[in-house]
Amino acid sequence: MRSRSQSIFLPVFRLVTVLLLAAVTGVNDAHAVTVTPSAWASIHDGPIDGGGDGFNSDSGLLASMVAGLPADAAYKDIVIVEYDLSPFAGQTLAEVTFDFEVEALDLVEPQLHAFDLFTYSGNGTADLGDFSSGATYVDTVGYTVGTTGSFSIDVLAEAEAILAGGGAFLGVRVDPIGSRNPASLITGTAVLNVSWSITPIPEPATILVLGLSSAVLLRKRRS
Ligand SMILES: [Ca+2]
Ligand SMILES: [Ca+2]
Repeated sequence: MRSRSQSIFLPVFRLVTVLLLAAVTGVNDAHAVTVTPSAWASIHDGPIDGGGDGFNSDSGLLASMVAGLPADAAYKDIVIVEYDLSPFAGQTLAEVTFDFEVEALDLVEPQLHAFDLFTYSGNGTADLGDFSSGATYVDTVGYTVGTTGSFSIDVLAEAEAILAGGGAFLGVRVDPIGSRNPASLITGTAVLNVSWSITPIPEPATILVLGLSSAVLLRKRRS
């Protein structure tokens, strides 16, 4: 016949085992989400002096016209997009990509078009200052007129750096390079795809049960 301490020990031991297994199996729970822009704008700099002068009516407009124009008539239109990273603060990011399409509007300029991509710590709203705010260079990509170019740019390290610095928004600046880079559009599919893993923090109730169970186990072992 089992003693009283043995009859209590087994159910408590099973309970502790189940709770520990639940805590362990919850680690590295993978999640993925598509984040739409909090802010999205095209900023016009003309005459070109490196500072934005106004917003274009089309939020996706991208252009650079500097060759063959008098200096005071040259202009540049860049696109800025900002995404809310605050839901991912404290999580372990696995993959962050800026995914978008570019549609060339001007078909009379058959050269390869190219633009630089920068990231910056944003604030969730479109500001003229986003044209020239401190930014991190990410990549240079090109596309050919007459095609719709699809791009997926890895911005994991940049997103991690912004969160580590206490920032809440990832800003992306799309900056056309070269002269006579005709009007193109960043289309409505510009999104941020984020995947991450959650390392769960045990709830207070779970911690309490684990603590009480351990205390009961210790007491029974000593008796
Ligand atoms: Ca200007
Ligand atoms: Ca901003």
